[in-house]
Amino acid sequence: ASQSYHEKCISGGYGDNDAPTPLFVQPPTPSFLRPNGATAINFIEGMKLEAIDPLNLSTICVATVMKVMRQNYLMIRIDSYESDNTGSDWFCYHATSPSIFPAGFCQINNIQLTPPKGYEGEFSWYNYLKTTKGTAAPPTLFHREVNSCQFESGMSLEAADLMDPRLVCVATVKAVHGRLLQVHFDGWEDEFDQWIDSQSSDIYPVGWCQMVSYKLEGPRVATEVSAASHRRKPKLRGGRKKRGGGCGTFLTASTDNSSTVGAATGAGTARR
Ligand code: MLZ
Repeated sequence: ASQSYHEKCISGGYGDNDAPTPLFVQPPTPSFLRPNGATAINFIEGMKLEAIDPLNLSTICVATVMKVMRQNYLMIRIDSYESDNTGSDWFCYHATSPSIFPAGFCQINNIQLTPPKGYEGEFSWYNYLKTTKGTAAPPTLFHREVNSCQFESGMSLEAADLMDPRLVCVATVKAVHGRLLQVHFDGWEDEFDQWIDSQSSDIYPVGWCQMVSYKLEGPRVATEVSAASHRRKPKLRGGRKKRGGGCGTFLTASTDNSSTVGAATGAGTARR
């Protein structure tokens, strides 16, 4: 009798048409688990951190590790989301993802951190952890090595608008924090900005579109600005309305080559 997909996954076997596991790149081993990597601690459920919101890439938010899965995949929840406690708003980042940061990263880098839902006043990690009796994930767990990131703010580039990824747009590096870039789309409001890793495969040098014969979205010009403002309310940017009802988990090369999985429940849906 043929096995159900679920049974097959559990038994670890694969059928004739399945791509065998060894063909896939294994997720990287976090440095904290490498033999000489000193510490044996890992992410633990409940630990707090800062994370790029995958459904609104212009924001870095207070977040919580909801689950640690095999091979160091983490289910993360953004604390500013309205939770329905079903896990439908969790998303998955690998422990080595460059899109997660230790508590305090934004403050050190002078980045506006999106506080948890309902948080009043200026956000303080110290007070938040005290009132929630929470623990911050130790900074040593994060993969923040910088392989000589030589981007500088003001540099022009071409970048995919990851909320509508068919669009590769004229953009400018607005800020650089270690290996993390803040990319601004020329002519568009700041809410379209994207936090993106400098080693992402979604950013390209000037001239890339021309080289590969792909349409480059030029800077938005003033006349489009007024037309666009009729199209949609800016706050819908990155709206979390689900597309087609699915809570699909997708693998994306958006932040590095191998390590980010996101539950893309309709990223960008609200903005067409
Ligand atoms: N349909 C989209 C286009 C925005 C593209 C922005 N790219 C930087 C909208 O109007 O929301």
